[in-house]
Amino acid sequence: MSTDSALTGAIITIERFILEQQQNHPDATGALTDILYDVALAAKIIASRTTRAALVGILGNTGEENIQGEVVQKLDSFAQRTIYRLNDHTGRLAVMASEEEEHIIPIPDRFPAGKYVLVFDPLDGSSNIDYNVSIGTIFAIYRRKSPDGTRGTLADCLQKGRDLVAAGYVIYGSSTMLVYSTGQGVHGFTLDPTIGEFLLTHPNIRIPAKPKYYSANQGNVRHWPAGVQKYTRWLQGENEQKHELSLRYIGSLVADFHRNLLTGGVFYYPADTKDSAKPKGKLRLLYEAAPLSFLAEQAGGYGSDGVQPILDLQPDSLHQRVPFFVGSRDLVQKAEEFIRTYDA
Ligand code: AHM
Ligand code: MG
Repeated sequence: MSTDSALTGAIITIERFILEQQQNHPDATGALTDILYDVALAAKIIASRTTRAALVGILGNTGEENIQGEVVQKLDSFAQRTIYRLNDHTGRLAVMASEEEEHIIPIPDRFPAGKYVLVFDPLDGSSNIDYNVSIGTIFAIYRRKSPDGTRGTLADCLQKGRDLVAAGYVIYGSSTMLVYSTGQGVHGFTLDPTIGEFLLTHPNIRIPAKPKYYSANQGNVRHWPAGVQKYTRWLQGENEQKHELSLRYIGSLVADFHRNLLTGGVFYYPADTKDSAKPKGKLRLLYEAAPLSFLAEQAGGYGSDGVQPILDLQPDSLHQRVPFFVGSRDLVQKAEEFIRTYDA
């Protein structure tokens, strides 16, 4: 498609692309397409606020209110409310869940309930928000399990990654990109801020065969299980020169994942003994690991908890954490092998 567009000069907006993909499903009602549009719109609004974050902070210090008379909010709650407000009234969703909210987010009674479920991490990479480092939004869309016409339930949100209908992320970096999949490959769009449109720049992303990077918070190495420590040395080239990878770690999952998707490599946040309250590492199954594993598999890669595919895990609570290894398939499988051998 990139060659085609180079030849014909076609400019493919995200709207056009999503609509064309919908045509592969003659029975589609268009609801999923519309949810994706709404996510893209939320991304534009959040991107615009993100680029002005420091200025908004200055305004915030003066106690300034925004145009609706609301006190200027922190970026993460702004992102949360933006996604919620664009999706609460559309009649497309049965229920939502967000990393920012303890419980499921019901659709208000005054609006109709729809057939899809939206699960999201509105602004991931919170430790980087204040420092002009890339951050992101992650989203996942399921079909409801509860009967149509009723309000959605917790069980609607606690679905296996295998049941995902669509997933994606937005990265707010040197440019803003939206990358998503509906199970027909992974496609990336870059926001042209001068026209306010996401344009197709990365059709059909495949993880390159030869990986370049490994990404983990190596400051935690002494808290990692022995197998993960040995795996890290293997990635660094111990015993097998051909696996000498460079280390890149941003500390924003979306940014680390996005880079490794394009370059090949592995990201991991294993279980560790650093904090006894978090024996399964830091990252969340629902909002982070499942959607990114869906994208990884669609791009020829793999996501695992170190033992089995993330997509096969049945969530038992909204904010459940999980050890997470994701990226090039053979590198993730190698992590499973080390864990099986040394940590089982
Ligand atoms: P958050 O949901 O509070 O933003 O935390 C998730 C982030 C991920 O983006 C990133 O991969 C990880 O935390 C980094 O954690 P650490 O600072 O421990 O390396
Ligand atoms: Mg997060």
